[in-house]
Amino acid sequence: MPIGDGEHWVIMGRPESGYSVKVRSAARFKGVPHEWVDRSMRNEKLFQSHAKVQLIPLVFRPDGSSTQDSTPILDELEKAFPTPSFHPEDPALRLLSIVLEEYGDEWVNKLMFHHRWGCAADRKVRSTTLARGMLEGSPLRILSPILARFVVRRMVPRMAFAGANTNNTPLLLESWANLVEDLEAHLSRRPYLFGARPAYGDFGLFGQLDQALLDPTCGAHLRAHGPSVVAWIERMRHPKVEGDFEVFASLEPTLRTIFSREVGPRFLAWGVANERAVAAGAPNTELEMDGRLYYQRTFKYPAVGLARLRKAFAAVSEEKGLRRFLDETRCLDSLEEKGTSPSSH
Ligand SMILES: N[C@@H](CCC(=O)N[C@@H](CS)C(=O)NCC(=O)O)C(=O)O
Repeated sequence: MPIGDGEHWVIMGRPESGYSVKVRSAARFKGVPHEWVDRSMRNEKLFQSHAKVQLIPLVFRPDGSSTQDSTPILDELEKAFPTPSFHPEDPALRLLSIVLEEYGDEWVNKLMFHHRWGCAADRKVRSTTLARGMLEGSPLRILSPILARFVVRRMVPRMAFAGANTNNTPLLLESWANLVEDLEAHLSRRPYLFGARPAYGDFGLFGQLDQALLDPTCGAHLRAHGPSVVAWIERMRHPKVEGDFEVFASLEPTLRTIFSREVGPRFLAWGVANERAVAAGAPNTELEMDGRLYYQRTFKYPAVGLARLRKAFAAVSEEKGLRRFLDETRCLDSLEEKGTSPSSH
């Protein structure tokens, strides 16, 4: 593989990782010279010698240095390959797209994760393909059923970090159904979230929804209730410029539902509560979400993302139409609140 050849980027990921396929789609969109490498036991040494955290994707730059974390990776690709840009020129749309990217990474991930590791059929399929993939080409591959059990043992406790617990189940299921319904209404009228070309927000949502489509439970739901969403997921695997971004006025009616039902009262509300809990050193985060209790383990990392969103909003907070939209969709207070976020994780 061409690590450090001065020309290629290398994405070490897995097809079962939403953050990995998100970065791959972004690289394809920008025409980045790159190669994809499936993470497996065969490259475990390389992975361990570069990875700072045990997460994929691990991305190698052409000079051989490496980086992790899909959001800053997308920002770096935008700098290195400015056209086609991920961002609409309209500052309001650009901000909404940045918020949707984070919503995908941090909230839709919970919805996917809840089904993937919480439902027996999904857990079985996913742990099996992960274990087989990790051992592919290895003499140890006959041990894949054992590794599959280890995968389950690693991932199920991680559900606590994702907020996938019994108390939250009704909220997460409702959130999933809302999202599919709202996206279906929005995407039945256009090929991408902001018009005829993909934006930053498409990539964040795509990563998680692509995974949901692979899994039995969410996949069946998407095929039954979200044919336009399924078509968009498939389009996002090789996204391209098919025309222009739309204007705010034409996008607004169906974007509004996504923001007012999901982004404001769920994702941002949890983000603010989590941030307060981080600042207070509280191990658990609790909040009232649409009249019900939501709780999960406090998690430092999303507070960094929320601080990033506030900074992006601060730069455009005078835009009147945007302010009104965010206010009416229950997002404004969270984006304006004085941050107590840590600057790094
Ligand atoms: N915030 C990171 C998250 C990356 C992440 O969670 N990767 C998952 C796969 S999608 C992983 O490597 N999980 C391995 C594990 O939890 O052991 C990003 O955006 O890249």
